[in-house]
Amino acid sequence: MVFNKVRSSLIAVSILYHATSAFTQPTSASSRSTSLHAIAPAATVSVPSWVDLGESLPSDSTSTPEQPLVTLYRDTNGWCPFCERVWIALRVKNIPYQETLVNLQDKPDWFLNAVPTGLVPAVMIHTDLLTDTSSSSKEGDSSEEKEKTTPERTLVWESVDIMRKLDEMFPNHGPKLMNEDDAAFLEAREVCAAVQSAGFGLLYGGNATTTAVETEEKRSALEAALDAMDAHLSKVTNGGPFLLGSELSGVDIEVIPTLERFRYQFPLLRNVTLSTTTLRPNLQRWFEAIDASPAYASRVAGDEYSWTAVASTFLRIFGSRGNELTVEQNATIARVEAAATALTLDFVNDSGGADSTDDGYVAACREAAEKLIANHEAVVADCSRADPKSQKELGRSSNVERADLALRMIADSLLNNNSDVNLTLFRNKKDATEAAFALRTVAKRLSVPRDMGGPAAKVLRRRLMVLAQNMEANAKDSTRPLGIPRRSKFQSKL
Ligand SMILES: N[C@@H](CCC(=O)N[C@@H](CS)C(=O)NCC(=O)O)C(=O)O
Repeated sequence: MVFNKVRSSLIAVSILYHATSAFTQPTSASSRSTSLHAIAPAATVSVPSWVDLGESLPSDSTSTPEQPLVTLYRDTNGWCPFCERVWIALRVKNIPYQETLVNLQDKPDWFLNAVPTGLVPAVMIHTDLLTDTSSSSKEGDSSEEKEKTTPERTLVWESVDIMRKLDEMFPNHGPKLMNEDDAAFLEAREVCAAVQSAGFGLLYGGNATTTAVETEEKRSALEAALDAMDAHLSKVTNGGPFLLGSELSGVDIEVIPTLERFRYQFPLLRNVTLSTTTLRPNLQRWFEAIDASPAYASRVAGDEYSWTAVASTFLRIFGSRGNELTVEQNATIARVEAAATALTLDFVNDSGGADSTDDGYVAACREAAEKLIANHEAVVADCSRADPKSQKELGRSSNVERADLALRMIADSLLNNNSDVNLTLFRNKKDATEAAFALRTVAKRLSVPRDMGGPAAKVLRRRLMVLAQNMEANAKDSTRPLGIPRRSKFQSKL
């Protein structure tokens, strides 16, 4: 099992203050529900505190975490495509690793002193712990080789050099990824480079003087490069589905981070669809194959909602370059935000194809609970702050206490795989509305893979949305005539 010690903070962008710690356990419903409107059984409702929730996290008794052999230095946001390559490579090769996140807006001195380029990714290979190395690295610092070596540690930077070094130093860990002496590898790399270069040309190659004809030429260049990639994939030995055959290789890993963004963002930003089952079917099959690769899909893969939401955030931040957004930019932002909102409507239905008893689902619940509990202060503050720093359009709840309570209920339900949540603490319509608002904001703020893996995010988003829906449906409506049951027949299971 990969020892994956993530020091990230959930939804960590611009969290400047924390939720009050003065939140106290709510009074039990039985002691305060004397109203004629109270119709649910007067059960004692007790929601565990964050401390209790933290203490009840199951310890992994079945396996002891493996000693990390590599430290991966990657960006705090989880948006760096070069880091993503190394992240996937470590997982495909099943090398035990830990992560240290580097804030690229304020790089720490230790990182700048260690890595000459000051760029992520970099890795520290704990040479002294290796038993299977055949490495002949010499002690010293060679900027040409992009590494610094001592008898105990080897520090390497530059994503492709890192992937080569992992092959060299971990010959018995998983497949060799960088078969660069193979002509097929180099040919595939060229095909992918053409797609990337045409894609970036269309995305960033324009300026105020670019004509419609020039833009059209760039779009055609991308379409042609995608066609070439599809044709290339149709000729792969043994029918693919990957670029070199039936196994994920280094050349697939090199291009995954770019293509996963392109596939979600290009249809919205530039009206280019990369593939469907009928349009470039071999490329479509490649996407499906990488989506089915556990090393990628369980943690590193970004999901459609996140890449869509990130696209609008990026447009807002970088689109204007300090000037007012143009009419066209505003229209693009509106289109992207509408697409992101449409995707949120699916959160409630999307269980990720998992069944509540399967191991993957249980692991996803646990990952989501761990992240929520570990980062609850930032999460509660973020969904209830008066001055949001990003995704302002989502709005925030004004009731921090109800937000905190509702999120504890979610964490509790994830930990105990318990789909029945007692809603009696949210009978008051105003409380229910505010708490539901907070839950929906958390669901929409969740970013994959920055905050957690895709499967965990699916489970968490679904629970947040369902609880929000149930709270609102169940809340006391002061305009309702007495005697009409409030317990909604629409209440769904979390
Ligand atoms: N060629 C490098 C590129 C790495 C790179 O550009 N990393 C970016 C993050 S995506 C970075 O560290 N930027 C920080 C900066 O420019 O100061 C590689 O393949 O590793």
